[in-house]
Amino acid sequence: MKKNTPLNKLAMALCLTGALAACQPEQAKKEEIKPAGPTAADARAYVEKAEKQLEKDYEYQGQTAWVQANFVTEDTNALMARVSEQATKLGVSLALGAKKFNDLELDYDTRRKLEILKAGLTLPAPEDDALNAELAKITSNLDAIYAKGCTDKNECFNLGQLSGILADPSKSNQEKLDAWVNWRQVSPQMRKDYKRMVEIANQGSKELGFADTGALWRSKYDMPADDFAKEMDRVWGQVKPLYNSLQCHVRAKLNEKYGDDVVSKTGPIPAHLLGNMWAQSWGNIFEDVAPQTEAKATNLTERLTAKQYSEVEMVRTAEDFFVSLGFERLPDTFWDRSLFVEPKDRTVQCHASAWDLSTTDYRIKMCIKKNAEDFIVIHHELGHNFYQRAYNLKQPMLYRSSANDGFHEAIGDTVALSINDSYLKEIGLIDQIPDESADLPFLMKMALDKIAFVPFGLIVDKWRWGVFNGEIPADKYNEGWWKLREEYQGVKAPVARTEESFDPGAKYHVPGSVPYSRYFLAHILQFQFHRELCKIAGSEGPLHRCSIYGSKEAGAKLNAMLELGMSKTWQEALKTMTGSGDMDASAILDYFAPLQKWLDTQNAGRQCGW
Ligand code: X8Z
Ligand code: ZN
Repeated sequence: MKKNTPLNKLAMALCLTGALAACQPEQAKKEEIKPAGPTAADARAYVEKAEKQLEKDYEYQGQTAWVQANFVTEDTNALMARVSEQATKLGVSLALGAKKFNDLELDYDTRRKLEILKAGLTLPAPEDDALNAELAKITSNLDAIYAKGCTDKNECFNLGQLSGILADPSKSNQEKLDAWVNWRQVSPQMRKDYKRMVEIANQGSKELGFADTGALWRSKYDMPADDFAKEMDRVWGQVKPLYNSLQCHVRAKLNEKYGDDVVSKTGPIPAHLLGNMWAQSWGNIFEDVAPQTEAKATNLTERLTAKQYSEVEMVRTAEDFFVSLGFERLPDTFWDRSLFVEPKDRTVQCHASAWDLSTTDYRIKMCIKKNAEDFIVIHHELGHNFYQRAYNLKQPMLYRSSANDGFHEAIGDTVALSINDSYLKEIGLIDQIPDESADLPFLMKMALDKIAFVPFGLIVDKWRWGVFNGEIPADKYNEGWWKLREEYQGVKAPVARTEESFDPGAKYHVPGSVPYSRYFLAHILQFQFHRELCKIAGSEGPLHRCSIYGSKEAGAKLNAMLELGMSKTWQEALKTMTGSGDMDASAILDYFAPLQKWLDTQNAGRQCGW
């Protein structure tokens, strides 16, 4: 493989000024005996030009998207649709152009960047301006419907409020059911557009050489697309026994609370009783299922309230954690431009997100609630920002991304795994560390958040892969969704659903077309990262008692991986961190080993499974 010497970098720069042929005297000579074809130098020039083109529009696209997400109106939707139309057109043309170099032997970076260009888009449009425009309109409309939370008759719901009802153990079964059903009144109107979106994006994906859009999504993981799906299943197989134990215990406790008529002892759990709108993480029902131990686990929401933390203080505390690891503070513009509190006078897309609008402009947008759940989400979001800054400052345009999308989702969560009693004591949120008997409830709370999530993280894209490849046809969207929910999560719809319901549309990432396997990966990887960083931080106790707070060594190790961006395969990036390139659930299982033991004793005599 050839290295990029300064000399051929200069040659490439000259190439960009126009006269392509003049840049390749050697090739020109060869052309006399061989028919002309693209050369390695062409490929390098192509990549360099693509990086310039992509960089040129990046900030403008980001500004448009920011304004749209912060002021959801007809006008900002239209502006966003226009911008995404242009971005998709460029993305498709760059991907098609990159294919011309398929047969060439190229240096590592040029080949890698061409592959990144070929699979860069999430929803490619066909090379047809009308279809591209139609796709862009559909996607920005779907996004806006979710943000507004209104039915097509303009009856509107506040997702934050409805979620609050599901999270509140004192609310009745009926109140929870109403909240659950109400939010799902928003999605029926998405169904037709979603189907059309699938058709257009599939046509676009085929034009780029992928079997369908799902195959495109699975191709982004430095391994054959089919192998990736198998890898996900393999890791799920590792976690499944622990999940089943947790489901079994939670079901038994909910059965005690609500009775046989509401929660059966043997079947799937009704989805409205698990503390979360999508039954994706169950930490909010902790009280209902907690082990009764001598010492109580710390109630972080209660502590944040007692210390009167404001939204901005919650963010500052999260930033402090990263600073304790050796990261520089976020720039002043982060504090000036971010959105922390839901505005009362306009519609914003409240689903939390982290943004880089340029190499110096980082923001989050979040409707922060002053509770433990959002305190963790803030760390999640800042993880994105610190990752973005680390690679933006080191890497060229096409490598300004995470090793794979699961890595991006894992960084803030990794840091948040260190939010335990020893850390809370260090920052003064608690005065005393509870004795060891509080470990079990602590682990239960973590499992309700992390283990409960794993099958949900798997099924969202299993559903979409099926939708994109036609195994789940448009007249069976909802049936297919609930089949997966039951099979993998052991969760069922609490009331009869019809195809009109289109329940997947009530989850942000579906109308938003954000691939979801990333969160599954993140839930596995964050424990691998945590285990490794704890070792470096010199922690010797059990994993759940380790906090890497203040460890510059751990921070340096983390930063070394973040700085790589996408310049190496994710397996190589993982290796720099853990010494092995394999994704592996042994860390998450290690972490929860004491809980697994406890669950086994609790479940003895219960009939598990569903
Ligand atoms: O969407 C998110 C983040 C933004 S990337 C808040 N998460 C997933 C979700 O809410 O469904 C984090 C965990 C899973
Ligand atoms: Zn995220």
